[in-house]
Amino acid sequence: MQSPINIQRSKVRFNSDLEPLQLEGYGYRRDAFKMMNNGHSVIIHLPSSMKIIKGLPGKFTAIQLHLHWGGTGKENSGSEHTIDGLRYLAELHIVHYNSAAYSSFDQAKNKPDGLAVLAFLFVGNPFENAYYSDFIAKLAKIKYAGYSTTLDSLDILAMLPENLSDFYRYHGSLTTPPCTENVIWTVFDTPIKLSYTQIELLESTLMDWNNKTLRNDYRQIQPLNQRVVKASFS
Ligand code: BO1
Ligand code: ZN
Repeated sequence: MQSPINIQRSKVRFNSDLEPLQLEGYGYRRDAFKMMNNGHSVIIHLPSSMKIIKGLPGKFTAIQLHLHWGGTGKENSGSEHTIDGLRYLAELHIVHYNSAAYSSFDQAKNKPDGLAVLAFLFVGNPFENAYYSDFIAKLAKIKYAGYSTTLDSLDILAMLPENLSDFYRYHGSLTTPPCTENVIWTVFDTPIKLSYTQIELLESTLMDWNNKTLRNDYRQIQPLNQRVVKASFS
């Protein structure tokens, strides 16, 4: 039950029970959001007021978001999940814990029903995505592993694709150690568009703990085994 996986469209099972997620508090907020280079990714700590209140079993509270990306400067590198064998330029993960059952991420992280991650794939585009401008600009402030800065505002909803109704659902794991197999994954079908310039900045700005450019921070595709991926759309 490991992640990420390749999603083969011809093998997913349409399930009309998969309702659109109801996201509460993901819209525009003015606040100090901590943004950090942890040596593996860029991570933004999220306020506990961001919750998935419908569409998953229980209620899930956001804790952080982070990205995975490539670095070869070309297409087909960077995302963790692939669709029909196609690797996207990058992938956004919004990490949540089951706050209906557990009082904190730490309480939930080892429980079988503990975690849920929303995953979004990125494609390149000639035009700048203005909703990522502040975020991309701040990367220069956290060039070195362990550095952090703050974002003065965040509009997660605006950073997501417009179509949030079409998604894939399966049970898997964290994609980095401890790779716990307790994650309900929701992988959205509609990608987010970033300009090639923005992608390039994401791929080239941060350094890891060895002061090497932080890139290709994605895990290899894991076997699906007995699992069947569900789709909210056909
Ligand atoms: S991912 O979304 O599957 N790539 C993923 C992988 C690892 C974590 C989170 C998401 N790790 C955990 C750490 C905890 C930390 C938590 C929240 O992230 O194991 O120590 O508190 O940031
Ligand atoms: Zn991740």
